Amino acid sequence: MKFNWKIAEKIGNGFGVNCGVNLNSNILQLIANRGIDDFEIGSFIDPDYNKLYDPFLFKDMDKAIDRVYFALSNNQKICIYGDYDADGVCSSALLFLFLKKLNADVFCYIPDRKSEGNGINLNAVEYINSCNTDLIISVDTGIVAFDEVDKINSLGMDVIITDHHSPIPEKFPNALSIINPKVNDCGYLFNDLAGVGVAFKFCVGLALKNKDKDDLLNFLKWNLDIVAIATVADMVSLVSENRTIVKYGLIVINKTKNIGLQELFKVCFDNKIPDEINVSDIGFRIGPRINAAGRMDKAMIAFDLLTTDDPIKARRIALELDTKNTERQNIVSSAVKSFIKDNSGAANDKIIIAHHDKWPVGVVGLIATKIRDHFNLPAFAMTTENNCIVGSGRSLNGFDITKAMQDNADLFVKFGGHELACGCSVSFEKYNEFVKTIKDYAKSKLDNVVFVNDLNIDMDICFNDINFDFYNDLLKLEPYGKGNDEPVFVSSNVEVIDFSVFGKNSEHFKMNLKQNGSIFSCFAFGAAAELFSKFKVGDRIDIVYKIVLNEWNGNRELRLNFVDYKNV
Ligand SMILES: [Mn+2]
Repeated sequence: MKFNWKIAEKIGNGFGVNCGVNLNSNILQLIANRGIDDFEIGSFIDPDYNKLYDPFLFKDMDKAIDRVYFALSNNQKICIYGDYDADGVCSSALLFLFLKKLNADVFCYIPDRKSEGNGINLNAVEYINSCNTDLIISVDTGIVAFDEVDKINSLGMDVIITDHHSPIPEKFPNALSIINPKVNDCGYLFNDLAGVGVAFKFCVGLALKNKDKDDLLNFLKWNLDIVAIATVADMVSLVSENRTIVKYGLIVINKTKNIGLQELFKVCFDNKIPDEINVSDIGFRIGPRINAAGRMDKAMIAFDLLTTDDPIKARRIALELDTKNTERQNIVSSAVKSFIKDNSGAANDKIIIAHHDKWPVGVVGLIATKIRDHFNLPAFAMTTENNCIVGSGRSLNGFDITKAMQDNADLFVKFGGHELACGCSVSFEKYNEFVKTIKDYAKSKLDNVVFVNDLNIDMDICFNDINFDFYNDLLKLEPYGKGNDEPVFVSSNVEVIDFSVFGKNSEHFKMNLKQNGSIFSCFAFGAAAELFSKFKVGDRIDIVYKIVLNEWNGNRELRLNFVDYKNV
């Protein structure tokens, strides 16, 4: 893939001078690159759990909490209505564990992705009513459930919506309370909480109004592992409150008391749990296994894992999720492989539309992502479900895939999404027209466009600047994640001293690079085939990399992880 290098603009001399923290100018540059203002530097470097915003800023919080305590003192039955992705499952588990702690009569309902789809649905409402439920509390969903909330009301139940999805402008379900930071006048100060962040705020509100406040707040602190996992898995930005939640959540994760998570971590790391589980472990190992439940089967399996206190049951579910995750990976990779093999001409179009009757609806988004990345073109992956063709689209900067659907709205039974990702369903009758129209549309919009990916580089530094002091300063920027990417550096005109391949199948590439007398090893894992033939000893290159620490037998060494290069 070709990258378009974009080096961040240099900060002025005044930046950060009065921030109250002593930081070198390179670190200040990195902070500025992340969009942090002068006055936020202190809280960015040192997030304070005790300074999270007051849950009662949500204007509907009081009413919601009074309603829950009314239910508790009158032995009313409460149903938590969740969603099947990792955020929804974790939100459900958090609220469930907390309400159990308050001795509530509570159960959880998470719809089935395949037969019910997401959101509150009318059949589920009937079922929940038949369980003699008095109060429904939604988590990570509900903000567009207009008819369903009316139905709940008509059956004599109350409903509290907690959600973080965007409302339809100025149109809200007729719920008792709506707690959602994306609602314009909700009163809250940070709008990018995950569903679990909103559920967490709700629990903190409940705790603050309880006579056992300290005990309950402590209980919630110990459940920050669940909150952090869902916050990372839901890909919200790791800034402001999310940064604080994840920073403290990681501390809890690394000494979790949650039996289900203990067993899940064992399978995630093949019984070799690292000293420090980090954000990318959540993103690549933990999150996908929780998501696998809802993608491949029932999300309630993952909910059971997070809420059980039986180690044997936890072990069984963790293994099951691990198997489902492997199945999911196999299905996605073989789907993508066979599509690429059978559609060599697909790259002649400006958008890829892939369809297979047997692809599970829970994985089409993942398939679309991989097809997009392979062809470097926007892509839809479609499957057949409930007498309709349904699927997901994934796009690249420069092509608004949801606008493409809006401009051809009559083709669709249903659609929604944003610029880079969407979901849709199309009737059998309209499917061929959909394929032709969307391909023509893309052709007209993208005639002379070649998608080039921007590579954002933080700054040009000299090898002489890379030392343990600098590395220790870099650690202050962790945890990395969306909105706070791991720093990427470029060093100019470095000399290739030597290079080699290593690994079981000689799949990895290593080179030693020198600049002004300083030498660093640069590693490109899995890239030997691509890189080995590109270099000669003595070449001069500009190298783009991340700085990593390597430790073995008590030795510590700073290394470079390869990102990209150019010949000088
Ligand atoms: Mn969510």
